[in-house]
Amino acid sequence: MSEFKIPRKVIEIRENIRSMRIRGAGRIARAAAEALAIAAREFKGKNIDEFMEYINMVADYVKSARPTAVSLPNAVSYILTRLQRAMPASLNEARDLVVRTAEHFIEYSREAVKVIGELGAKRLEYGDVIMTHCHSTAAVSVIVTAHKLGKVNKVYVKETRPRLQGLITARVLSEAGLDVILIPDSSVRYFMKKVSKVIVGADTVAANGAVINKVGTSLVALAAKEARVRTYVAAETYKFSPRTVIGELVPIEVRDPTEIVSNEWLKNNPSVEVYNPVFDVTPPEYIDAIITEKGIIPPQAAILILIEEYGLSIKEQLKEHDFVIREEELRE
Ligand code: RI2
Repeated sequence: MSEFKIPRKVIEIRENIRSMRIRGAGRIARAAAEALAIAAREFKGKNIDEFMEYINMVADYVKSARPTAVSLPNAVSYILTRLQRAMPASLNEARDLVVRTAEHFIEYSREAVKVIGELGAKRLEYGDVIMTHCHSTAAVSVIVTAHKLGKVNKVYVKETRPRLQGLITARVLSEAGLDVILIPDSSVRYFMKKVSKVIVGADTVAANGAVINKVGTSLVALAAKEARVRTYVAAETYKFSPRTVIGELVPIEVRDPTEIVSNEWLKNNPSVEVYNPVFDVTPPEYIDAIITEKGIIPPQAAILILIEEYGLSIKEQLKEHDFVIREEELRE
């Protein structure tokens, strides 16, 4: 274990992710990259070996903030992979590399959300009425871009219990000029007949095209399929999980019961178990397409995105390393 302390600002970022003050898979990924850059800048040691040990320790610490969104470990391994392969000769070189790579990731991520908006908006039609769930910046980007093109005016926004992220979406879309109808989660099937497309985000996309997103997403997709309404998922490619290629399951985060009921209620009803899983899995059969910054794909083509990102040797790499090396680096 490194004797170097984790900087206070990094501890704050991890705590903000854990407590969901920083939330949304993309924002979490950018915050993790920023945390590594801060850690690199604030490193107090004198040699590169210590730096490598330290930055790996910080990486593990940041990654442990929340378990489900693969964007978090993917952002961290994006930086660590480049650091490891560059084999920097000096401490300054290593430090600079971490800072530059983190900045590059953050810029890429922001641009990806914009491109997803543009590609997704092309797929929408004039007069489409949308339903969305939770608060996804990628999904919002599609809806707002389509609105600017005059294609979409009305959006049904599910409140998204227990944390009510739907209220953020409702505010953001309303400020962008859309007609927003905020609806209870339980009314999804009631309103589905008024909707022409569903657009949601993703925390993780598995190799088989299953999408892990805020709990309730799979019910929206199910109701949409029944009503013959198309379901689109907006997700940057760093939300695709390389480890699912070797059959690893995506852990589903379970949060505190007090997000659902008060402490007092729990005390008054001691024999009731309260269980609060915050994500669910939507099978690929319920998804019409995934909108990524690299193009719109059917969910069954998720494996192709992973191969494009990490190369055909993805399985071997996963066996040998804690993280995987992206294809572009293998070509260098
Ligand atoms: P963007 C969120 O998780 C939601 O599940 C949302 O759909 C997903 O992240 C993607 O969000 P949480 O952090 O990256 O609210 O598209 O638990 O913003």
